[in-house]
Amino acid sequence: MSGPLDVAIIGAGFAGIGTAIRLRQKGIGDFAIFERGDRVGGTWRDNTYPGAACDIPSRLYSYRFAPNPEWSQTYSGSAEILRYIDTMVGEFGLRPSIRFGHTVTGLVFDETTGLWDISFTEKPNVKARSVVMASGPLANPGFPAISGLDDFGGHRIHSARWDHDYDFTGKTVAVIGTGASAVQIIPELARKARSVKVFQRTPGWVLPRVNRDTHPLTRRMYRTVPLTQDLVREAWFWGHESVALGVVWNSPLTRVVESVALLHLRAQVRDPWLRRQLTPDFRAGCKRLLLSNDYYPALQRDNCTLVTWPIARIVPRGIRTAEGIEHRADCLVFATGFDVSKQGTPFPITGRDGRVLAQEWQRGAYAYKSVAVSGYPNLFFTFGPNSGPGHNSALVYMEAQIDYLTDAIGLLLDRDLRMLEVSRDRQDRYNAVLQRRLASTTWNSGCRSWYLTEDGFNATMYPGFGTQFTRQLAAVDPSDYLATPRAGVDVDRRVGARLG
Ligand code: N01
Repeated sequence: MSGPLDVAIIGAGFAGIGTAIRLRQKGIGDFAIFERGDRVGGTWRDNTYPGAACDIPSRLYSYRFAPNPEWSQTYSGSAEILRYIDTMVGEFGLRPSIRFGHTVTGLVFDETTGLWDISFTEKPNVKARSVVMASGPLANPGFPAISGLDDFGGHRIHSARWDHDYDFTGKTVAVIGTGASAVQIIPELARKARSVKVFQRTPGWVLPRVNRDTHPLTRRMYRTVPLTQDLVREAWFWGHESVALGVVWNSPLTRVVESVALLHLRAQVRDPWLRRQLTPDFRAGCKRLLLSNDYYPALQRDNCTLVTWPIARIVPRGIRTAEGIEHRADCLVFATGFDVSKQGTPFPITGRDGRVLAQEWQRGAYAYKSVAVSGYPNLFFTFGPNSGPGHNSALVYMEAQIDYLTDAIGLLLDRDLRMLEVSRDRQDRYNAVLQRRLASTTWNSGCRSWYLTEDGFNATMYPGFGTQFTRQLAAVDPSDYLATPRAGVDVDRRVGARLG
């Protein structure tokens, strides 16, 4: 039997692949990535619905340590993003380190050995000195709590598990949801299907999206003078960063964002009644901003109808709305988001002294700087609690988390520690400040979104600028952690050495 791994990474999406690359660049080679699927890519492998694309510019929605001069347009589609992830796997030689078909069922920490025991469905357990959670918050499709869900006799598709064999030609389709996925799907469906009914519960703020093909000469320039690409990335970063003032907090700039969206609505929708139905009644930024030039035009096609009556139930032949009308459909498309575990964990995680993380997170997840949790030594999170940006690229935030946690793992291994555990006191103080700051953000201003728990606790977003988030993760502060040496190893209890 082989010995424990230095690092086990759970998930081969953007976060898992990025972690593996940085570990290798920092000289840590004994790791494996455990992936439940048979391909890398995570959410970009799973979200292949027609029109799937990123609404953050590709130059910013990619890693600084793996720049891609070949992006074909400003906002690339899901297939191109997936190719980028595949290319990273090839270029950094990660394929042999990925164990596909490994569905994790639990993690248990053994304090005496300082090892995590990882169990899988129908695979032998694996032990590791450290674990990186990279399974992503948007991994599992979320179906709404609407009665009669199983009564429907037609075809059902969720945006995150698209059925490419289903032919929409000549079909009557009902789309539930009008979020980021829906506004990308609806224009595509409206082009194909006989009729599309869009069931809207809450209209979102929609901003114009200026997408351009990247000229071959520009790509050549990025290839030959990489600095130009870095500068463009910086420009995108600061452009997004400045929008934080209007998106994260309610400020005069919020009115500007709302005005731009209302002008976009006015320019694209002539009918005042339809405009009224599409006008949001919450602060811009409270839910994710939507970017689309073809959503409003699609809704006004002859074959498209917006339904704003609440859904009463799903019936065998379609959807019945609250006023009693039955809307028949051949296919129901659920663009209803994800089952995000804001109060739990994707599988049981048992830490020091038998504590169970899902129980501690019952009222909402929390961590230290989104990355580490007291009581769970040698365990690190990507996209952990309160690491979401509302205005900038998630990959910029992810990169900072990865750099931080790979440094912490370097520390654990270099100093041959049994346990590296964040101090409860530091974690509590961090979260007290964080929750106080969250109270004045737009996310907590009264709308319903996947950022909040049912009780309104925000376990998802970071209340600040991207620069603040990345700066706080720029270095592991040894005084934040308790270090326990392995038995018989002479290590200073105080972790003060420079990181390896
Ligand atoms: O999901 P959502 P999504 N009856 O949760 C509606 C990322 N993403 O898949 O607003 C009727 O935003 C719900 O209505 P309401 C991004 O982080 C990124 O669109 O709750 N409707 C809403 O309209 C995003 O935030 C990209 O009233 C019901 C919709 O379903 C996240 O994924 C692209 C309902 C769910 O919207 C999720 O986006 C796409 C019910 N019972 C997605 N229940 C990029 O470009 C729910 N809804 C990077």
